[in-house]
Amino acid sequence: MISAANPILPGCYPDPSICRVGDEYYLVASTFEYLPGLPVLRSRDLVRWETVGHAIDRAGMLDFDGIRSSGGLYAPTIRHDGERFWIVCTLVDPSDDARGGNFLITATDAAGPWSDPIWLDADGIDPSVAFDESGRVWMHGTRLARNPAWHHQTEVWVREYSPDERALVGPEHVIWRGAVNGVVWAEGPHLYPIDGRWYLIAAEGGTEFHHAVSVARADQVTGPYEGNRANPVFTHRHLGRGAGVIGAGHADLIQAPDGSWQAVMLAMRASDGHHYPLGRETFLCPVEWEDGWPVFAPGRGRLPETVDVPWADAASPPDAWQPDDRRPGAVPPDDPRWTSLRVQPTQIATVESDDEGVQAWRLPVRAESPADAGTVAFLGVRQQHADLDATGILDVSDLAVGETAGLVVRQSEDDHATVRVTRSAEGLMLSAVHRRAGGEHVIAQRTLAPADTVRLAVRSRGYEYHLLGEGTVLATIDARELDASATGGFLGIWLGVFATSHGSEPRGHVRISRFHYEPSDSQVP
Ligand code: 6LW
Repeated sequence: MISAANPILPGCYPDPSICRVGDEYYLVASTFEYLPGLPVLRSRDLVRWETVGHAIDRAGMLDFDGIRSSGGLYAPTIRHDGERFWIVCTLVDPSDDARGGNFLITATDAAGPWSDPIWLDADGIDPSVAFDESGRVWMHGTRLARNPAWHHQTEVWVREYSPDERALVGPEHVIWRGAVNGVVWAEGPHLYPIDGRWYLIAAEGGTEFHHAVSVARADQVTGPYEGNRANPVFTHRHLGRGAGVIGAGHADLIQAPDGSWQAVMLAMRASDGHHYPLGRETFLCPVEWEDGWPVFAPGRGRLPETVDVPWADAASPPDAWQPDDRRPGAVPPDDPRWTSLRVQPTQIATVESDDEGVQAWRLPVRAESPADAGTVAFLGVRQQHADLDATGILDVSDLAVGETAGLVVRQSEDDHATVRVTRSAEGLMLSAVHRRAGGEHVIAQRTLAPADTVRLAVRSRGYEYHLLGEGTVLATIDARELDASATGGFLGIWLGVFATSHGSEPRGHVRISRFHYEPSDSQVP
């Protein structure tokens, strides 16, 4: 038997959804404005995951143009109908309700290709899908309540979906508004047919400190649903700020081939009880059934720090499987961790080989900067460890005068920190800049001797980001000013490379000769 660390997916993997096909599990999570979107991960033991593809991996599948941070792809659900995988998800543009909405994509292979989206005539977010024994398909999701008495509250709806008509059909049923009186944000619903009944798992309380899991059951998929008297059946909110892990909720259930049950859900590691730069991460939680109800973390009532995996030996992954977060060192261009903003990485960058045959990204400069919600010259990876060194060796010999390239610690357009070089007629200017709530603060600046290559680094230690240029710490940024509890939004930190001409006609490019992501020993904030 092995014991594995919880979270099972560290870093920004919120709103996890899981399904099983034979002895393989598949998981998806939200990715907001980052592309490729919706990573599809596979595991045989629920704790060692490999990214096999991304569901939104082609230019033009969805329109992300201008979508600001924390808009984009929310809370997907993955299911398998016996023949095909289904993902239902929402594209959200908070500034334009007319764009996006709920959609369905399907694939025979989870690695792709995924179909183009079929748009669903349903507003709101957090769609999910369930198949009944007769093969009927039941879509469900969350939206703002139509009843004015429930102003600012949400309700869970269910409606049949016709695969032939590629549309929702029949009447809509509102089945749930949350378990607790005065509840906010009943959301993230998932319906399951289990032992002749229908079970609803839903989040409530909002995806922060008061997040919780409630459960209800009914004889028919359309209800009426009876809430469990123990609701919310799982939460960390009563543990207080000292719990270390906060905000547990948004669960999805899965049954193993041996009949045992687990749930995946999101939660945040916040050592000070408030701040979580790594974002909302995916945790595993044991589930047992008692008296016809699921009990989460039985006998314990909180997410375990390590999960025992008695079934791991029998389910050893093939040798080639290498969990993304345990793959330290160089991040080559074909690594599935690379993401860009609002466009696919290959739409803004190309891969080149150097003289020794080592592949590297060539990133043309763009007029936009990381402060813009447009197409930014950005390539980055999730921060998955509190303590790590991210190092970029950047060939800046083709930067034009006035152009800037560097590393960014990114929360959003308005909140990020950069360590960067700007080419001037005299040489290179090295600077550290903190953009905070939309205001830009130059923290340190010095000239560098002319050079073709610069070495820039972000050293994260607990709640501090040290920004280094050529091995020297230029500035230290407090991570508590960059995390979502300080800035708003739904995201964890991304670390990456950017290049901008500050609005002028771009001329140059930067070559990411090396990008290293090295976790250091302590990995828990
Ligand atoms: C997700 C929803 C939520 O769709 O956050 O506040 C959204 N709740 O369940 C983004 O993760």
